Amino acid sequence: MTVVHRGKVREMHEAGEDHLAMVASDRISAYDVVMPTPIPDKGRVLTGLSAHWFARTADIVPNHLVSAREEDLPDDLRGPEVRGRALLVRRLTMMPVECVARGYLAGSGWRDYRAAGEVSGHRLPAGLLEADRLDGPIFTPATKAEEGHDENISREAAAELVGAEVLAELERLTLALYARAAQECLAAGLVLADTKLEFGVDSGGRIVLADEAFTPDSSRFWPVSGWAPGGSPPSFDKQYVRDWLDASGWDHRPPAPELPAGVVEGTRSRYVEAYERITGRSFASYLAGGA
Ligand code: PZK
Repeated sequence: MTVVHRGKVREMHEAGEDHLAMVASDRISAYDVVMPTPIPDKGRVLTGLSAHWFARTADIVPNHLVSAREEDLPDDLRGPEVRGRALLVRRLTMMPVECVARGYLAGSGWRDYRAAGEVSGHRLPAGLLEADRLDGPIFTPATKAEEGHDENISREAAAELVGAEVLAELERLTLALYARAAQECLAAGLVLADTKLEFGVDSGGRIVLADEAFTPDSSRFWPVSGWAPGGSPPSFDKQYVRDWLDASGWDHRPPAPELPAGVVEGTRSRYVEAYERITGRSFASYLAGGA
């Protein structure tokens, strides 16, 4: 198996000259540390969600998904272990900028606002609270860090990386995609607080949506019922893990402790619930039939 890129929780494999295969594992990270205990089916849920979103947004921008069918994958990625976790994608030239849309003030957006009153050069009103909804979603590009955290950069700095015209198109696409996904999430009872998208360019020079799309690993989801400004709302997917880690006294330095079975099972349920609420399909049907 030729792995071209190994992330913390997923891998990119070679799949011929023009394609790659993206494989999502069951590994989960919390406080930027990968847990020693996997969450069964997490990789399948995220893969199924990405496939769903690529289908639901193809009218806005073309994407890199070619096939989610096992028959279309390289031989070494067929079989029960990988089944449901892999997507065959088009090989692109990736853009050197992360495209983030924020509808709410959380994470590094909240941190930058608190420090400077602005995020990626968007001057925001005074007096906003953590998790507040913004007047309108904003585009906050970020650098791609190999190690450590992506850093929010101004749109001018991002334009230096890809050119002003391309950046304007990336902003337009990112905000249109966020608006579409946020609307569908809200109908499913989930707030899509923010999301990170990645784009590439194909052989014809067209901008193409790549990577994963609107998964819990690339986006911040809150249950509508748990959202309130003035604090950090519970994460839809990782709250059991974080709550248990907080109570364990772990200092956030690797290695993390093994997660107890109840935390694993509760977290798995949340991922499956996210899949079912967002897609309107049973997760059993996904496991039975692929994407
Ligand atoms: C590509 N990554 C990051 C993503 C990982 C690592 N369609 C594409 N064409 C060329 N390169 C990439 C993609 C995509 N997507 C993306 N590295 C290469 C990445 C997913 C899993 F381990």
